[in-house]
Amino acid sequence: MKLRYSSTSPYVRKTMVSLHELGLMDRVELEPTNVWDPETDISLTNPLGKVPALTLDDGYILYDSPVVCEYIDALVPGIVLFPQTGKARWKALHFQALGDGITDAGVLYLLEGRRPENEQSPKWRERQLNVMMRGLDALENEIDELAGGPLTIGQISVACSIGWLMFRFPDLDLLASRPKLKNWYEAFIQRPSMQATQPTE
Ligand SMILES: N[C@@H](CCC(=O)N[C@@H](CS)C(=O)NCC(=O)O)C(=O)O
Repeated sequence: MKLRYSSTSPYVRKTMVSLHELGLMDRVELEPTNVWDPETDISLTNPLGKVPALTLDDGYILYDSPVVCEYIDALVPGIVLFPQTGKARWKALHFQALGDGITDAGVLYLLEGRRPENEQSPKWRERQLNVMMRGLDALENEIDELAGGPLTIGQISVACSIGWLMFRFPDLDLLASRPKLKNWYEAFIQRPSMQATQPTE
């Protein structure tokens, strides 16, 4: 399998953490990809122009981190990052959606702030910031659900989202007013899979 990746992408990090947790790192060839390079050929692999994109050994291509992560999870019997049925499944997908959604808002906030100042919309940025804040508040309120039970894609998604927010917006100190989430996150990032996948510019 070949994974097109970037070392700063929180969506890629979800995939890498999942690969580490599943013991599959040696099954994947990594192809660094700068999706913002005007010369990039990422659209030949993923028409959406995004990473992660995973090319399987038979040439079939999967993209969007929820799909890629569920595929690699299914390769390993025993460990289950995506529970198949019942409350456990909806809980894992709920936290994946919440983590990814916070990241999505963070990306929009970041990109808007990188446009020329006279083209930026402060209202749009504020809207995205509010999404991030509400999402983090929800995680603080739902901490028992998040922290309970075995490792799932929900926890991985949330941790990768928070890790990326801290990497991109260190001055916002987003966890200071969310002590339960902070405790959980600080414990979670001790996992070797998280330590091995820290974002680097
Ligand atoms: N929903 C997608 C989001 C992937 C995504 O937005 N990746 C970013 C890198 S952090 C990207 O490739 N952006 C390029 C673009 O938006 O043109 C997923 O979960 O994989």
